Amino acid sequence: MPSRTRTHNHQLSDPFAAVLQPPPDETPAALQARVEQEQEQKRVSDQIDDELRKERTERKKRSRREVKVLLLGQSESGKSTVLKNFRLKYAPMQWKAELRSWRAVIQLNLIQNVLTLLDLMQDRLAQPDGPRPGSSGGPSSYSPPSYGRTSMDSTISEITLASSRSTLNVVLTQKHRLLNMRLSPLREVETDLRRRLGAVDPEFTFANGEDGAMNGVPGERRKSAREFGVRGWIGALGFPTSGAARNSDEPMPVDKATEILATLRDEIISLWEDSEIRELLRAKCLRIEDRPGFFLSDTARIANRTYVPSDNDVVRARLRTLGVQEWRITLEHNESFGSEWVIYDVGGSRSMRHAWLPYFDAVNAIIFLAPISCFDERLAEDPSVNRLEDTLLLWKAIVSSKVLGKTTLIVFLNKCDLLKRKLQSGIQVNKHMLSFGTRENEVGVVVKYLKDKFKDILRSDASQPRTTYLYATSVTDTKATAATLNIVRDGIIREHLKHAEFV
Ligand SMILES: Nc1nc2c(ncn2[C@@H]2O[C@H](COP(=O)(O)OP(=O)(O)OP(=O)(O)O)[C@@H](O)[C@H]2O)c(=O)[nH]1
Ligand SMILES: [Mg+2]
Repeated sequence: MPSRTRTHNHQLSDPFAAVLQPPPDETPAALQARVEQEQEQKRVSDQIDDELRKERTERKKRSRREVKVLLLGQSESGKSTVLKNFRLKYAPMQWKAELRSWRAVIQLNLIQNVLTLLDLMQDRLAQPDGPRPGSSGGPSSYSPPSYGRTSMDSTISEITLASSRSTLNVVLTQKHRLLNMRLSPLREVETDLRRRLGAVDPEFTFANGEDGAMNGVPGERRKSAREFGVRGWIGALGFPTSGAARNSDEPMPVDKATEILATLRDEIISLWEDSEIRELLRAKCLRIEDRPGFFLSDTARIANRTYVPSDNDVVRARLRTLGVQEWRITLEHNESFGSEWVIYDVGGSRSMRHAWLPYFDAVNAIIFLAPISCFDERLAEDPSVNRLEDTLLLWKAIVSSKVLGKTTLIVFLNKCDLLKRKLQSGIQVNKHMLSFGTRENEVGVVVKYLKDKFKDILRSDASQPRTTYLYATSVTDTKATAATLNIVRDGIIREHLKHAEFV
């Protein structure tokens, strides 16, 4: 017990201590009460310290228990789509709560589909004499440049670009001019929606006056320039923060974009179903229905005042990832181990790949997305590079990385549905990959051929002997992807358990 004199001296030397000192005339009963109170305060304080210590230990343990996965692959390979599938399957309540936040993105995707058609139509209408059946020349006479054989993969041949047909039998009439005029307000709606979402243009731009084309198709360039991303989906899209679902029965507010789209629904359908427009697309070899974020076939449903996005709409929506987005997911089917996941979804275009590196030593597994339908396409950010070749180069870099020596590697040979459609349309793989030779131009054969190619690179370039898991996927098919994800999840957890210290 402190003596009065000592306390008093202390009080003199330290003004702050005066506040804490007992009154000089403290009675024995008051003294006892004060001591008891101080003891109680100390007990509470110790208890808090103890809880904080426990929480720190728990956090450390939890962090060791967390399964960390990095999604890698070039832009448009399907990384974010895998993330969406994962959330749809394992965190369905949170997913449902966020569905409505995607309406603006899907509306923007649809409007951009329409604007691609309008651009094409305007190009055609602007031709001085208009096309005559059987005539040649005009934009259809575009002749593709040739690109040198690649240094890394000699099996990929010179890229034969999809050239436009030499004859264009498209006759646009007054009806098309009218449609063009009626649909023109969508340009302003596009600007508004982009502003509302805080959309950022892709980093790759095209030189002024350049009339170069994506995949050999002039219209494609403008389409790609319409790509957009937003910084941080959660904030930009306005995901509900609490995780509590908004009342899904409540109608969504009819904003300006929704109203204009609903008003123009019939015109959009008429444009998409127009035989001359279809012919124009065919002539330009523009397979808009295979492009990301294609929603024209769903116009009747989406261009509607009561439209609410479905699971499948959100999975198919296109929104570029900028930088690295960290997603913490608690599996909603309460599982004791492997219920906490951290998934890093990265931007895949070349200028964003430097941001991948810091995550390499922090993750348990990498899911590498290889879009195998892209064997005849070029990178948007560098049209001299074949997309499949870029993917193989990335795979080579990943397997030869020493930092990733202990990381579980999983490959999704993705976009098999698009590959199938491409092959059925008559596109020959061996025109783009010489080493494919005389094999049958059939999806199963191509998948097997590419699986072997990935395994060959693993054998020849891995920093140490290791296995990898390869799956043929079409990740827009949520049912099939759910089954694949179950296998992948169990595999990752098994590997994780082997390395976890506490097991
Ligand atoms: N048909 C089809 N479309 C797919 C498939 N996988 C992804 N897509 C679509 O392709 C587009 C691009 O997919 P994303 O998941 O956004 O690609 P990403 O790899 O995240 O691209 P970045 O964010 O630019 O790096 C989306 O519109 C998807 O719906 C697939 O297997 N089949
Ligand atoms: Mg993405």
